[in-house]
Amino acid sequence: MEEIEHSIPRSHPRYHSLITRERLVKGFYEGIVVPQGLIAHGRGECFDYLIGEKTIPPARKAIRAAAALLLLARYPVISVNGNTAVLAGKDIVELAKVLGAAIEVNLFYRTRERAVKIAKLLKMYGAEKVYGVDDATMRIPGLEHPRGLVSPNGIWKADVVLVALEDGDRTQALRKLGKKVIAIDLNPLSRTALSADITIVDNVIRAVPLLVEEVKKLKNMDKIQLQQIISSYNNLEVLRETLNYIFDRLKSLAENNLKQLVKEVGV
Ligand code: PTJ
Repeated sequence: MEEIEHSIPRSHPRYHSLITRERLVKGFYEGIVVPQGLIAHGRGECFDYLIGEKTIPPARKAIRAAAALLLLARYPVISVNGNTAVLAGKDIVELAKVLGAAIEVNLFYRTRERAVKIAKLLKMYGAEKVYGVDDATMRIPGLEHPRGLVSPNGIWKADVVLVALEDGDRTQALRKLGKKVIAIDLNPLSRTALSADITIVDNVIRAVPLLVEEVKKLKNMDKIQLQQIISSYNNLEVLRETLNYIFDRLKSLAENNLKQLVKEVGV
């Protein structure tokens, strides 16, 4: 990582974005991220541009509801794939610790070798137990192929599952099993975003630390108050607010602020 940081000058206006790419590329060469994960990241970057590369108000609402749901859960599980491990692995481990939640490696392009590497990375960040490596013996009904395999002590047992950069099929299959799904996905129109109980439209890099903060904030609330946060939350409404945010932002850029933006990029 240090090598990468040295090769990209800090003064570059897109420094953080370039470093993030390099982290994924490194993860790819190490066998943690799949090539498809690099494509997925490009898709995510595009949506991140549309929201202004910051956590927007509807995402903050979703993060609050997600924190409440995770705190009320009987057995919360955080599902980790290649991209998430590389981009937010450290914060995922912290989130699991503050919640007392389980972590499971759950891969779309599943191989044992990748699962082992991801578990190793999470353990390096301090995770004590990581499910989903050699114990993914249960199959989510309707999901053929190894992507449907989960651990009986992890996702199979969970009542609430947090997923990031997930595919829509699996989110729907988890909901069919009666689980509540919280998704982190930059695309507000993805099948995952539309299928989850709570959708955090934000970059996993920003969303997970904010979720940690929110859980710490709400931790001492009683169950009734947490329940109230969840009952007053409406995911479709929050997705609508997200689309309106993007719409208003683009409209304002097109009508008034494009000149300003051109100035800011230094032309
Ligand atoms: O590691 P594996 O084998 O489980 O594979 C992981 C990928 C990501 C390759 C797999 O789940 C996949 O193909 O995902 P999709 O269907 O491309 O969906 C990824 C979604 O995440 C898209 O809607 C992207 O916009 C979104 N996304 C990409 N980068 C980020 C993101 N959302 C939040 N934060 C990001 N950094």
